[in-house]
Amino acid sequence: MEKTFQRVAQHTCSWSKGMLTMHNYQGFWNIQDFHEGAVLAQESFKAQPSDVFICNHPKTGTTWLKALAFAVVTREKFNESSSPLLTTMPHECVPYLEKDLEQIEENHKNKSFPLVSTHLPYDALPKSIIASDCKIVYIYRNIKDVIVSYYNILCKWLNIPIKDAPFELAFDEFYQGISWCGPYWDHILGYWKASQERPGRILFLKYEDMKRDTTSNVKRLAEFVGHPFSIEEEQAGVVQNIIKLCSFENLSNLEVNKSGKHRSETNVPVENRLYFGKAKDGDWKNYFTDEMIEKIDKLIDQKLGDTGLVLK
Ligand code: PAP
Repeated sequence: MEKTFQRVAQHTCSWSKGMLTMHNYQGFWNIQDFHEGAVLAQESFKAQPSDVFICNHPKTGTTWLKALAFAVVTREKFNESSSPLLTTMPHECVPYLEKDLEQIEENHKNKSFPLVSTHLPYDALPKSIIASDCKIVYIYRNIKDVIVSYYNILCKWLNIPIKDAPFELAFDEFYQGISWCGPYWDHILGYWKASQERPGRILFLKYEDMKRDTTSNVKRLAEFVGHPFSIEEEQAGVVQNIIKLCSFENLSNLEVNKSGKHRSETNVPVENRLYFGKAKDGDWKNYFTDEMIEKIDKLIDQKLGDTGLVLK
């Protein structure tokens, strides 16, 4: 792995006090630890046609989508009173391609569990995922809230007080495309193009739409992953129970998500509570200047205008 490192471009984020170095490999940026995992997955991961991938750029709704997808595919085994989500944080319920290859292999052996998550851009996915025509659920979010969410979690993760990490610098770097698995717009574009080429295999969800109409979107998700709700289930309130179980209010107040740690055995442990911020749409208004708004809106129009996707 050492060799791969020597070949990639590096960038130390100017606002991170030297604590966050990103590596550019295959046209996208990654954090060292996950870069190693990504290369390993590209070299060795063998997808199965039944695998369903949850893909996104960080801070666009990973935790929520993982919880919902997990609750949907395991609902024959668990209900809202017995779900592992009550005692295990969502990131640990759905294995992460760049880190949890062993767990994914175990799941393959038992054929019990189809979900795998990844932040990798489409073109960087292990080739077997495309060759096996696996289904992909992709979630995206208003770019301005993504930038703020990303900035906030990294400050907390790296333990840098907000006052010592100027938002303008973090904004500029994100605007230059330097973000974990970014540029963000290229990430979206890669999956969007693939969705045009592989109709019916990639479901696009938007974080804000999921909030506005959670019921319809959870039903779409369930249908897409091959676990549609029956009429009887709908009448029995199963959809609403899943939504309630996975709601921000419920998950963020569970003991495991208030005091537990994610990946505590690694050199990048994260307190679970950091994954539960404000979950508010439009928090960006507290951070962005008019100049930033103009710059980012223009960029998004240029990069994603043709897709019809709305990120502003
Ligand atoms: P990750 O990629 O680091 O896992 P991710 O889960 O995508 O983060 O975080 C995006 C937002 O989801 C966070 O928003 P904020 O930073 O603007 O507050 C987080 O608070 C929010 N979030 C976490 N869990 C839920 C949930 N169950 N429902 C809705 N939003 C949630």
